Amino acid sequence: MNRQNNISQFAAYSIITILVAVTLLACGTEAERGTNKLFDSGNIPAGESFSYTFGEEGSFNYYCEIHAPNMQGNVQVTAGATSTDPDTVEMINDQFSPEQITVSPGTEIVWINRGTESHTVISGTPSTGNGDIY
Ligand SMILES: [Cu+2]
Repeated sequence: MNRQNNISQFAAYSIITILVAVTLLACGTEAERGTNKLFDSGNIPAGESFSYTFGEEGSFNYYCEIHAPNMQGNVQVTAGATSTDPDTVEMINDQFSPEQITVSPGTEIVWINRGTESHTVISGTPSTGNGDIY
């Protein structure tokens, strides 16, 4: 009986230890990659979408990690700008369409993959990005 409990406890501790190790590993990996990015969609397969709400005014460049430097876009966030919420940017033919969009603060942008290949939406430019540059 006691032995059984010990084994159960050991198993529980082992699982916790593994979870902590995995968490630390994940944090370490992110730190190494320097993910100070405003947004990073990860892989967006065909037909899928990603959204981000721009709260502050400013000029925000972004790019597709897979198709940079050709596939880049920009969001201008300006108080008083006329925009719909959410607003839409399509990803098609390895381009963002439109490549430049102006919206007011608080607008959610939805990137929709209308193409056949996967894309990503990452804040910044390929030169400031931390991923591999293609
Ligand atoms: Cu792409």
